[in-house]
Amino acid sequence: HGLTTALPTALERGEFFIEYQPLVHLGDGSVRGAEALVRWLHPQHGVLGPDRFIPLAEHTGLIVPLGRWVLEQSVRQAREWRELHGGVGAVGPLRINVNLSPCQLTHPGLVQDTVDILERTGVEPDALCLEVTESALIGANDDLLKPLRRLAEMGVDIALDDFGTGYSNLANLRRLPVSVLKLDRSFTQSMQQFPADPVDLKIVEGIVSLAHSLDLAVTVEGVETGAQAEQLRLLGCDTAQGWYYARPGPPERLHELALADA
Ligand code: G
Ligand code: G
Ligand code: MN
Ligand code: NA
Repeated sequence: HGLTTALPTALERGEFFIEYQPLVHLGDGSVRGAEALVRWLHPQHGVLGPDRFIPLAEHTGLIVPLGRWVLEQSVRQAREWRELHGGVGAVGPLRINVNLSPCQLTHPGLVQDTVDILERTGVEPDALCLEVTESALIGANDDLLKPLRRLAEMGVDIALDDFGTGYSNLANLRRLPVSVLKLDRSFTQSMQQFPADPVDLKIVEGIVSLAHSLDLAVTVEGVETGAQAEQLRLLGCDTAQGWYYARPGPPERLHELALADA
């Protein structure tokens, strides 16, 4: 497969880049941070999204160095925003969310790599949130959870990504070192009508109430309209992400958006 064999050289040649999508506080509309989303500028095929190459990178093991690169770049970017935003606004420094593949979770270097990157960049651990999919943690044993626990103890936030699609046991949440639930886009889509279907409203209300009772923050993904944002805000969701606010874009764009509402 052509893309697979081109992957390692793509990392060496600097063909990957990162776009940032803002995370917005639903209560006051302020930009609180961003999710880092990797892309590949392929010399022949143009820009490829993660769906085209992350599975290949996982299969070949390149995901470990690629993931480390994404983490370092993103944390460096967060530090740059911090510096640019010194003294601006009341909401504190912008935070950064980075996706972790299941292969990175089982890689023994994860905790040390993360510590090294935070130290090198001088970014405090609570500015970083690592996103792990719900499906990666289903049935997770203690060996898998140990590195996440250590990161959480250091102050790094762990988010459960695509929550609600993985059929995980809700009681299982108590065992996981997570502090954020990222509600899957499908819940947001069910808020398209105003008012939304009463059963859908009840389901989201129940998830939010459970999350808050466990001290977890709730982030909603895929918000495309003001009506969705308003209903999710009324349901008590904390933070939102989606095209309604901004598409994933270059780091300067995030900076502008954050300044605009400061
Ligand atoms: O918006 P986009 O099409 O870029 O994201 C598609 C999927 O790719 C998302 O589910 C996201 O979690 C995943 N993804 C984006 N960037 C990364 C990354 O750096 N590492 C991993 N493992 N997944 C990523
Ligand atoms: O990690 P995760 O799979 O959740 O990454 C977010 C994915 O969702 C990315 O592919 C991103 O481009 C996409 N996305 C972000 N905002 C929206 C949105 O408002 N609507 C839709 N349909 N997709 C979105
Ligand atoms: Mn994500
Ligand atoms: Na997601």
